[in-house]
Amino acid sequence: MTMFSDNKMSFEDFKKEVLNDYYICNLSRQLSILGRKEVLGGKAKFGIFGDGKELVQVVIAKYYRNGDWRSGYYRDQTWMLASGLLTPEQFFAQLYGDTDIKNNPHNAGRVFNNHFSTPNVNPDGTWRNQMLQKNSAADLSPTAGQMPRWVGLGYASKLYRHLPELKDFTNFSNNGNEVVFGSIGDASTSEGHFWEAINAAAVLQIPAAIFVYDDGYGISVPKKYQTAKQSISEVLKGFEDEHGQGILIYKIKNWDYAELNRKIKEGIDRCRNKHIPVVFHIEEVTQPLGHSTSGSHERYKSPERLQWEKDYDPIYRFKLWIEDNRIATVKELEEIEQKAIQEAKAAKQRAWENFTEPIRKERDALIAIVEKRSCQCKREHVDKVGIIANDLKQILYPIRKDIFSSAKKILRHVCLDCTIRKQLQEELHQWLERNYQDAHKRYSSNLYVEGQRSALQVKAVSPLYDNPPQEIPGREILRDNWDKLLAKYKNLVILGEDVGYIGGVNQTYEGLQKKYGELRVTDTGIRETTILGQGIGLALRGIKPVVEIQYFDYLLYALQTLSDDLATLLYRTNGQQKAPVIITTRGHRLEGIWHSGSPMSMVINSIRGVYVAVPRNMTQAAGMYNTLLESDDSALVIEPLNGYRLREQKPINLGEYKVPFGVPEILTEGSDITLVTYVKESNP
Ligand SMILES: Cc1ncc(C[n+]2csc(CCOP(=O)(O)OP(=O)(O)O)c2C)c(N)n1
Ligand SMILES: [Mg+2]
Repeated sequence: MTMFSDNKMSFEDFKKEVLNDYYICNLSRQLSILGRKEVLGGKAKFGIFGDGKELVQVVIAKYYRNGDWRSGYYRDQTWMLASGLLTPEQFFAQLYGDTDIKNNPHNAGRVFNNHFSTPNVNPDGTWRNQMLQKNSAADLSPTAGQMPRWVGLGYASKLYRHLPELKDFTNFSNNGNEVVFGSIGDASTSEGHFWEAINAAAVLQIPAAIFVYDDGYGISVPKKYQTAKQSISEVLKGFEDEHGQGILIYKIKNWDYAELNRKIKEGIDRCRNKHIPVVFHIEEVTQPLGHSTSGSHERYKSPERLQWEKDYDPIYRFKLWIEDNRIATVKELEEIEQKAIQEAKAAKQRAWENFTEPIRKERDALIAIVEKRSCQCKREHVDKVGIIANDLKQILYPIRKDIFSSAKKILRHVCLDCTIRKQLQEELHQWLERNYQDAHKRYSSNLYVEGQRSALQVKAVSPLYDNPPQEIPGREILRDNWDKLLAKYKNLVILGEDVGYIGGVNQTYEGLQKKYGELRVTDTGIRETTILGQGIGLALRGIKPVVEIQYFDYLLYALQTLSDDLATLLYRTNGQQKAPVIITTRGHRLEGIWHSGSPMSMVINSIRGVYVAVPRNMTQAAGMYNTLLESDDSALVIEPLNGYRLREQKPINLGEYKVPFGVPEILTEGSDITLVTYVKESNP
């Protein structure tokens, strides 16, 4: 229930809601102010905040419901607070880079502050019920990087609404009524990802809303260098159409509470019910503390602009609106402001204590080992071990690195003639071992799926053959295997350029669109990064996507999304968010610069977190797909381009046999030399 949707609301309830919004705005602003101070005072390395966007976000939060998704960026702290997804302590835990998932559930210290996410899996890796929570895809730092999967998150609602096969997937959707809410800065709309995503959303007609916070700057660079006509809503006008083809566009002033409520409600209702994409151009946005803690905006904003930002500060304007409409007295509002100040301060202290206490405990444990030694260190007449321990004690707020390096130094300096040398060394080794294990979990875990749903855990199942085996072209093995898989997994969809109507450029999906329908086997535009984004968004929402990049060489268009978003997703949420995507492509024909299909070096290091599978023939390729569909890992599978017409023996257990991951296939055994290779050269 909200004030602008319920005319029968009593004045008391109305007032309560307005004042609660006022409180959240003030609390959020105080967090930003204190956050900046913490960085400038040296307790955190970097901070980026949501000041100036508080009012629009308390309103967005009213229409963001259970089951909905967010795909946003680093300005959204107020929205997260107002939605109950972020506590003030968690805000500071992010700022300090707290790696304890209990204190910092959004990102476990693996990315910058104000990077949010909600879990889509339980601790055992099974899906959570997404309809009982508000969902947020894990933020990433490259600006506009949130756009490709924004398309996929919205596209999932379309599939859930229109595919009868998905009617039972009630943990993910209620008839496709879920909206994906995106957010982006004005300057980031200059990125190609933005335009590609808007076009895709308009073509697909999906319930995807995007808020453009237009503060007129991208760090120091003003709009005249960023956006044609200096207005994103003006240049988007060609997309505007209300007859089932385009997008809706709303322009709203950042400081106008009543207008924000009215227009956001209207736009989101239309988006949700009719599956029309919506752009909310939020104009006249301010950034009172400047872009981030790395600089100060006084360097590039004129005195007039700075004064205007004060006059149009949304919280100040909100206060005037409350007073003008006699909703509350100045005294009541000041009390709320004070309460926000106190709450922010208290949260900061609690978060700092939570962050530093475990580190202090480990420091004390190390010092205790040293102090309880009974020997006197006589060597060189200097108690080096004691000095190192003492120095460590003096550090007011030690970080883990301080303690580790002290422990290692102490170990080196234990005297050769020390009477308890062995025992001391033993205890120090134990301390180090315990802390190394802890550090591994803290900093290095969950790059790939760990546990039962790992691709490495899927048991091999050998292909079986008729006697004598039937020999058919390789592409038919893939086609018949996909047929089995589409029948087996009701939530499997395949999409890409030329995949649908003609069944793929190499006929590996021949006839499948006809059999399973346009939404299961789907043609897309030529837009590799949003094809992948479609996959990521679908996978986050429980659909099994296979996305095709037509040729391996063209994966470069999707490489940013693949490397920054998909490959790091599990890691940057410390295992709390999964999106198992199968990316299929073809390469290794070795003809010319393009269509050579061998840019292997570009993927080997840049997509760690996503397996790279290079089958030597189509039997192997199909077996790899069968394996991947039983796991939660993502993988890139590069089919050998020259193999589609070559004849292979047809397995009779298509859709069932599985090629194990991480296990070399031994083709010929011998004793003199080992030849390790991959792809078609090894096709016997
Ligand atoms: C792809 C990419 N390029 C550059 C940056 C560095 N950077 C971080 S924020 C930012 C400005 C973004 O401006 P805008 O989109 O208007 O958002 P605002 O910060 O103003 O809300 C830049 C250039 C980045 N994070 N990602
Ligand atoms: Mg901006």
